[in-house]
Amino acid sequence: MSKLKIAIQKKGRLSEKTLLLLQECNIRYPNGGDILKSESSNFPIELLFLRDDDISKYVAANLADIGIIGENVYREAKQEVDLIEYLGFASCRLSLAIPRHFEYKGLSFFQNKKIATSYPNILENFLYKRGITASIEFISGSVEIAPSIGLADAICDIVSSGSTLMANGLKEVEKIIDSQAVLIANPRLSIKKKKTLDELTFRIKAVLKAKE
Ligand code: PRT
Ligand code: ZN
Repeated sequence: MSKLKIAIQKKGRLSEKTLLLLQECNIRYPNGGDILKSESSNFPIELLFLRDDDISKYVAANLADIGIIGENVYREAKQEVDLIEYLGFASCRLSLAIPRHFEYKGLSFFQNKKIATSYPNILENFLYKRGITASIEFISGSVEIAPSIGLADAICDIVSSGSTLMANGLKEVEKIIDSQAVLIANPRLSIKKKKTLDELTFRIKAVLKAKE
């Protein structure tokens, strides 16, 4: 199989812009409702529609050749995949937030505290480098609710407008990383697939450049 397999998010914050980017690269494909796999009619590529959390695993395991995910997920996953290109959409940041009424004077706030997050690896690394010891509580979603139900003292989660934090009585106090959608690839592609990826990357760069 020499067609390049690209894993993209089936439904969520990345889906629409990912499909739009492929269209802008002049890649045509059938798309509709419950299709989980689709082949382009004018480019040697096959689309796989998956949950974003699974994409880097699929790419690392060679079940897909390339993929589009949030940089936050890429950095958390610790999979052996290459970051090929920053795509400039789905911008957000991963931040630490605490209950609004607490005074915040610096990172020492988090010493011996409990922090809820879906990003334990990024958070652990961030705290370790700054000499902070905290207990990390992994939860897979609705992280913002953790302090108000007594599960944690603080949270580390994705922030975009900040309105979810505000609605849950929290305030952002430290940014850990900025994030945007990224194109990732398996590091050991065949020469033929690498050529297709180079062509795709060339087109993506042109599309992004035209938007500057
Ligand atoms: O179902 P699947 O697992 O595929 O999707 P998902 O629900 O895990 O992910 P999804 O679609 O919510 O997000 C996909 C990617 O979009 C993330 O990995 C980020 O890279 C990026 N992104 C950009 C965001 C946001 N903006 C964002 N605002 N991901 C999540 N959020 C959340 C945030 O955590 C908060 O709870 O949206 C909420 C609202 O944010 P505010 O600050 O605008 O209120
Ligand atoms: Zn997800």
